[in-house]
Amino acid sequence: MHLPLIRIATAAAAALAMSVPAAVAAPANQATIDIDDQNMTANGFAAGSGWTRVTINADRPVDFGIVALKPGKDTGGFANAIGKLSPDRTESWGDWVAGGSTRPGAPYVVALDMDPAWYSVIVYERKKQYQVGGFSVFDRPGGFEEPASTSTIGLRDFRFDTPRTLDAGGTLKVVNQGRQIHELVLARVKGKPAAAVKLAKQGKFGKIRFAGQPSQAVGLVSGGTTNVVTPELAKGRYLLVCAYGDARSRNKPHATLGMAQAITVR
Ligand SMILES: [Cu+2]
Repeated sequence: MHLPLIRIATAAAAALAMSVPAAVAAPANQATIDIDDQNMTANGFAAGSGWTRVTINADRPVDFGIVALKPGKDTGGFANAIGKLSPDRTESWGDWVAGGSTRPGAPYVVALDMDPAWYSVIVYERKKQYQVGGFSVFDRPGGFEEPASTSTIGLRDFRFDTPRTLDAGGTLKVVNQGRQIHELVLARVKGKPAAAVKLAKQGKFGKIRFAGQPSQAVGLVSGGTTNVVTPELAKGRYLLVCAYGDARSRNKPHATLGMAQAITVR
């Protein structure tokens, strides 16, 4: 397999267009990342560290990830290395703090508690991945507060720690409490959710009967990270799933190890 692993990771939703989480309404730094052809422009990060509402725009459909480099890492070296790094191997350089998909007119919005660091924005394409740019967050605390959330979902190795019901239109605090990289896909399903869970646990994502567009509420993120997102979820029965897999899970999609669960949005 030479495709970037994120393509494998999002296999559950890859065949379907994704919906994109909507804005987070909360007091926070406001920052934007505008991705164009092969580059990006970042604005608003100079306000300092702390909770920041980040809006990622692109003039084309883009799958992206954001890596916070560890102190002392060579930023140029990372830019050169990323083309050949799988997501798990990238973690020797830094943590995946955010990830998702954005489309023209439908930006991805996430609130992050940003530590002082240098951040690299990676774009995944069909057969390659590359850095479109980066930005610094300085050690200049803004004192912004964590945005309010209506539910907390924990991502664990290998299960979800989640309430059985979520509020439609609610804001989700998604915490990767595991050691491994995980994602959070919310897929509304037709028929009995138990059937969808069973198929997901068998890795048979293509046989699941989805109702509407699955939402990759949070893309691949490292252990220890928190993302606050507001996916626009219609009421209904959902499959909560992580389809990612890498060498540490013997390349098994995490859904087959237990990361598939039914929940209700009401
Ligand atoms: Cu996972």
